[in-house]
Order: sequence, then C-alpha cells, then structure tokens
Amino acid sequence: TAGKTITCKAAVAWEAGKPLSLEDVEVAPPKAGEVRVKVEYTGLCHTDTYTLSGSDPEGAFPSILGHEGAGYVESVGEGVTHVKEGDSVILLYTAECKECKFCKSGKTNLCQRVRATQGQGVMPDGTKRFTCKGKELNHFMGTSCFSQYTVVSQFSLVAVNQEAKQDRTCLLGCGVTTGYGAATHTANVEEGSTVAVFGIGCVGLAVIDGAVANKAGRIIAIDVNPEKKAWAEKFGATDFVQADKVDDIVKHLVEMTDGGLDYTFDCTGNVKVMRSALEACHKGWGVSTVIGVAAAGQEIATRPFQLVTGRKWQGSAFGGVKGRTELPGLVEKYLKGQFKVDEYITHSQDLENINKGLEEMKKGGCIRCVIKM
Ligand code: AHE
Ligand code: ZN
Repeated sequence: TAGKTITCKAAVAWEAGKPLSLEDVEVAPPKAGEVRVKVEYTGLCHTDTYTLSGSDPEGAFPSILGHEGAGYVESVGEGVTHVKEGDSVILLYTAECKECKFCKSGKTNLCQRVRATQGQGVMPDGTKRFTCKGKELNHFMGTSCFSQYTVVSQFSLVAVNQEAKQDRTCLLGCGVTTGYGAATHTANVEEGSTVAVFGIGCVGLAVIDGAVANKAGRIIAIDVNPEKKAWAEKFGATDFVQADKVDDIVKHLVEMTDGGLDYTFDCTGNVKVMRSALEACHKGWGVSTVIGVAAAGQEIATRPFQLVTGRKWQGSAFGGVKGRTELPGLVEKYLKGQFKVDEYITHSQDLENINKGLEEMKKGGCIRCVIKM
C-alpha cells in the first residue's frame, strides 16, 4: 500500500453540532517528513465533543476529529528516520521536534514546529491528505484519529513497546498523560503535601494517580456527582467533597486543610471552578494548575491580592510531558504496573457506533470510551 492512496472508513464531522457520519475516505500517501498510520484504537475525549459542538475557535469543518489514538506505522515519507513500518505508535497532538526554540528551551513541552498549521487543520506544507466525496477534509490536532488511516507529521507520533496493548496505550495520547503529568511534572506535587482535584473524570483521576505516585499526604476529590466518590477513592483520594452540597467550597476546603491546599488542579474547564481552585490554595505557597479547556470567550478572574499573597496560578498542556522523549518510558512504567491505565476504560464501541460512544460520554459513569477502529 505504500505510495498509494488508501480508501478506508472514517467518522467525518461535516458540520458543527451534527453527529459524525461514517464515510469512505481517501487517505493520500505521506509526503516528505510525514507518516501514514493505521489507527487501531481511539479514546473519546471531551475536546472532540467540544470541537464538534462548534465552540472551538480552531474548529474547522468538514474534518476528521479524534486525538487519543494508537496504531501501527503503515508507511513513511521521504526523510523519516525515527519510526518505521510496523512500529506500534501513539499519536501526539503535542508534537515534539527536539529542534525548535521551545523544544530546546528545557522549559516547556509545547513544541511549536507544526503548531500553526495544526491549528489550521492542514499538514505542515499547508495541504490536506483526506478526501471524501470529492471534498478535502481538514485534519484535527495534527492527528485525526477517527479514521482507520491517518497521515501525521513525523513529530506527531512516537513508537512505544509493542508489548503494550493499543486499546490501552491510546489513552496515553491525551487524558491519562495530561492528568498524571500535571501532578508529577507541571506541579511536581511534594511528598506529604495536600492536594485538591476539581472534576473527577479521566483527567482528574489521572491527577489523583500522579499525586499518589508523588506521595501526597492528603488528596481531596471534588465533583458535583456523588458517584465520583467511589471512583476517586479507588484511585487513591483520601477525601471527597460534593461541591454543590457545601455553601462555600473555598471556605470549606480552607477549613478542612488548616489554611488551604498546597496544590490544586482544575479538570473541569469551568472558569468559576478555576477561581475556586486558586483561592483554595494556601497563602504564601499554594499552586493551582489549570488543565481544563474553557469554552471560547471565557475568561478567568480573581483579586490580584490572591497572587500578591503568594498563591500561584499556572496551566499545563499534555501534562507538561514531551511525547517522543517521555511516552516510551511511561509505557514501560505501565507494563510494570507502576501506574494506572486499564482502570479508566468503562466503555467501548466499534467505529460504526462512535456516535453512541459520544452520547455515553455525557453520563457520569463514563470515564473513557475506547473506539475499535
Ligand atoms: N483549540 C482551542 C484550545 C484547545 C486546547 O486548549 N487544547 C489543549 C488540549 S485539549 C486535549 O483534550 C491543549 O493542550 N492546548 C495546547 C495547544 O497547543 O493547543 C482554542 O481555544 O483555540
Ligand atoms: Zn483530549
């Protein structure tokens, strides 16, 4: 198949707010510096539904969504050396070129090598590889995993241990790495410290797992859904607070922790929750990490006094993790049973039923739904 166009199934987002539609799409071969991947499994993430809803300023239609994927390299374009046909790979919406100013800074995982074109829904050369019914389709987050075959930049994927099952490793492409990394990399939670996690979905649970790995002393999980208590405890939370059952969540948390938390995390994307997460931090040193994606046009607010008095507000994308450098090691840790991945999967669907999966995500009982491509 190398060098030839492949026709396969994909779930196409023709327009915002409409269900995905299963189509035959043509996937062109990879050009220089690109890789064509046979996607085997894709996790559903709220960012996919967010973009499908039409609220994402970068959302371009028609497109192929999906960004939490794992599969095999089908073929590589000219000049690609770090992956080869048959490699088991995880797709990376946060690319890593190892050469740009950002990659070389040692201060961030936000490689910018392909970021501008990624946001425009095109490959780095400005063109597209997907065609359906004579129309070109946009790429999404540099990955477009809702297709049985996709083409990505050579910087947007990483080969990992073949032993690890792809219906699990796909979760490392977004949710699990994002939460786990936010706790272990971005905040680097200290041993014995107090932690609060707002929003107990996949990302929130992964923050809890990361806080446990870093030996936090107390981990308070917060959600409006009481069913999340059991989930949070299973992952190692020591306390659960049902947010809508207390008058003032900030006051409540500050009282519970003798002055506030050492570390808090927003995994909701709700800007009011982000404010509470900051203000529940301990005076003088508390650090709040924003992870959730807020809807277009939303802004965060607090009294500057909160920062003047030593609370810090920061954010994290993909858990601060450099995909090509660090995901192979995370996969090894998973294989040794040193951190959780299987435990998030509550639902699975075939590609034909992807819309069912997207519906199931709206229920609290769905942590992750994995699509078999
Ligand atoms: N496209 C949106 C921003 C969306 C956003 O914040 N994306 C997160 C990843 S969500 C994963 O489920 C992110 O990491 N962003 C960093 C980046 O480089 O995109 C908008 O507002 O335009
Ligand atoms: Zn995601």
